[in-house]
Amino acid sequence: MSDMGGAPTIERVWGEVIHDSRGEETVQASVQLTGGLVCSAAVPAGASKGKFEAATVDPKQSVDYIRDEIEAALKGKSPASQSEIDGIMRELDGTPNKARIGANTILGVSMAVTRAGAAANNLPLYRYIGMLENRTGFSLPIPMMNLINGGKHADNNLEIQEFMVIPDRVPEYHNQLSAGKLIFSTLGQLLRAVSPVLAIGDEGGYAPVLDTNEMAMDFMRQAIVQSGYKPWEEVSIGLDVAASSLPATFEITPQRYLGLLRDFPILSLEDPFDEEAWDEWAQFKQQMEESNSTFKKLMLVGDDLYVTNPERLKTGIENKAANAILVKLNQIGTVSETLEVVNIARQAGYVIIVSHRSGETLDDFIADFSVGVGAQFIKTGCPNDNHPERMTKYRRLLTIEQELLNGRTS
Ligand code: 2PG
Ligand code: MG
Repeated sequence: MSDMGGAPTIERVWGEVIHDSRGEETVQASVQLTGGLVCSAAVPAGASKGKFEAATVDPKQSVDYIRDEIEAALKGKSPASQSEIDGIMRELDGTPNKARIGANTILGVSMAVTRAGAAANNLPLYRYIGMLENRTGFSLPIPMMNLINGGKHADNNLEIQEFMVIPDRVPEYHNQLSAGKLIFSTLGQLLRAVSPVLAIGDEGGYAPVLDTNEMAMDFMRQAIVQSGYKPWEEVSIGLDVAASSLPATFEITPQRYLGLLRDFPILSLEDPFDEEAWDEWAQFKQQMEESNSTFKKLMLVGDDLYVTNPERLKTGIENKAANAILVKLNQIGTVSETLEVVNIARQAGYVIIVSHRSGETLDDFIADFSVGVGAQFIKTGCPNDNHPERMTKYRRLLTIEQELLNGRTS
């Protein structure tokens, strides 16, 4: 891209309103560089949002802010100046939680700029993100695939929001994805035998009506076995309790969770307590670690607890509240701040899980992001081919895996 005229700079920035997988309006931002290259990015939206997430604005307003304020502020800047550009947009916004211009507005532009920076450097996006992090070696994250949907993501009676399979001991990403797809279809047969009409939830997983949450885990374990995998030894279960979105009738006690960890092959437990219950988190983490006699490290994951916010993460590290973090770009609103959170988490020895939102678009940015930052896991819904907003991320990872196997370096 660089030529006699110098390195490319940002020439135009604009936004459009598109629709996410729930049919809600969201913003897609585009950046055009001198020389004509256009890079775009689309912003997802959550349903079970953390109270402390950065604020969003109506996507129609996003389009106006990008046209009226952001374009002029970024014109002439190098797309490679990611943190400078993110800083300019934060200053323009002027609030602590991006309430004026909106985290959705800012993030759309921030991600489009990252793509433009990668293109200007002639690098695949994951390598460019790795470069921003001084990373040279790359590996694939393990997918955490959400096969049964409940809570705010489905109309059924299950209170727990996500029941995931994690093929953490199946070697290589493409085999892990195949395992998830096979277990998903086996699970469908098992569930149809008890529930002839089988609904699908927001993230593409089944949304059955079952007597208890435990029954959902039992069905998952059966599906793992019938698909030819060993529960726990090869494929584990992950739960997102999304406690801050639970009905008051759901019993939240450490004993209940310890019982679930004992009775089911659960590797990962996300948001088991309220986003403000720091003490309960810390006490449970200790109990969980003391009760763990297995060869694997159980993950206690902060999502609504941390909302990808550096300050909240630092508080949690001090309080020993968790040992893993869910990383969602739109909870904080810029690529730079998300990278900062990943670095703080890594230094504290946290497991890093890059995540989608329940309202998604066809944008596959998080696939590259997960590889670029060296995340151990990615959570991006069900590997259901009827849900392209989920599959586009899983498929992008297949492409990256091939590139890495073929030893491509640029
Ligand atoms: C979660 C997410 C994604 P939402 O709670 O982890 O699965 O849900 O996007 O609705 O917050
Ligand atoms: Mg969550």
